[in-house]
Amino acid sequence: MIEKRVSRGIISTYFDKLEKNLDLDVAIVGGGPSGIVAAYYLAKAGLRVALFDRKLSPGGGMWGGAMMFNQIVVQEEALHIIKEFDINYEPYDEGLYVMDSVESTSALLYKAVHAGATVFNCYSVEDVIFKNDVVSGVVVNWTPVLREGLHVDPLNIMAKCVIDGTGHDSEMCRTVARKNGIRLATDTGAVIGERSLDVVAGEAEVVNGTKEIYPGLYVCGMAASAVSGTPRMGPIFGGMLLSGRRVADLIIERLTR
Ligand code: 48F
Repeated sequence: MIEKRVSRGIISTYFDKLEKNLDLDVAIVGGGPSGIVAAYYLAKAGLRVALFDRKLSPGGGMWGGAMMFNQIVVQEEALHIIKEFDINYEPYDEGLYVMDSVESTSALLYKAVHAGATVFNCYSVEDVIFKNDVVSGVVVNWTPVLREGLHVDPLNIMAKCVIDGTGHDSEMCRTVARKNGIRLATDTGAVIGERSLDVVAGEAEVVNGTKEIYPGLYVCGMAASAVSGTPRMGPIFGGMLLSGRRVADLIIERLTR
């Protein structure tokens, strides 16, 4: 019966996919632009990488451009990443390029999956695995379970490195600090919280702040700004792309050294 074969095709391949991702090199929490770019470069380097996003459609804040005007801006320094993802772009003003936000977001996702990253959508990461004072994986549950407040236990996924790419809330960093009484690699040892908008400082600082924030836990994108207390930058996306690239480079250097 075709009806049964359709169901079996989905169920058996899905659980095969899940099982293959129970022990990762890198677990990425959050599928915004920085997390997806990281997934692409990590997978391209041959690492086992999965990205978990709580939404049905990963892509974070990139789909909507600014105020739902679905265009984004990227500066010269990050244009090589736009080219790497085969995204169409137009020069707009000195050193600035514009592109369609829907094409850009879909291209990032498409290329990351084609490079070998696995994307799990509708997964919320609610905690990390914390063994011997090292972040060693993620604890995941269905987003609808958490939204409904159902009392259902999560599943555990081991990872040599975890990336917090959760955006403005920097959820993983907050959770690790709150639950385990540890100090993060910030000026205060805690999540400082992002500052008001400044494009030049924000774009530079998000890349500088992309780092291992606690053993086993890396931070990229707006989560890096929020943790280190640097300014937001609005709908210019070069810093997000460069931050994703940087966190991938740091982990590739560590795991393939
Ligand atoms: O915020 P977001 O787009 O991440 P980003 O890579 O990019 C920021 C820009 O979009 C924009 C900006 C640029 O100038 O300021 O805001 O830092 O995407 C974060 C993603 O993480 C998911 C969330 O659904 C979103 O897609 N997310 C957040 N918390 C969790 C999560 C969680 N606990 N588990 C799974 N996914």
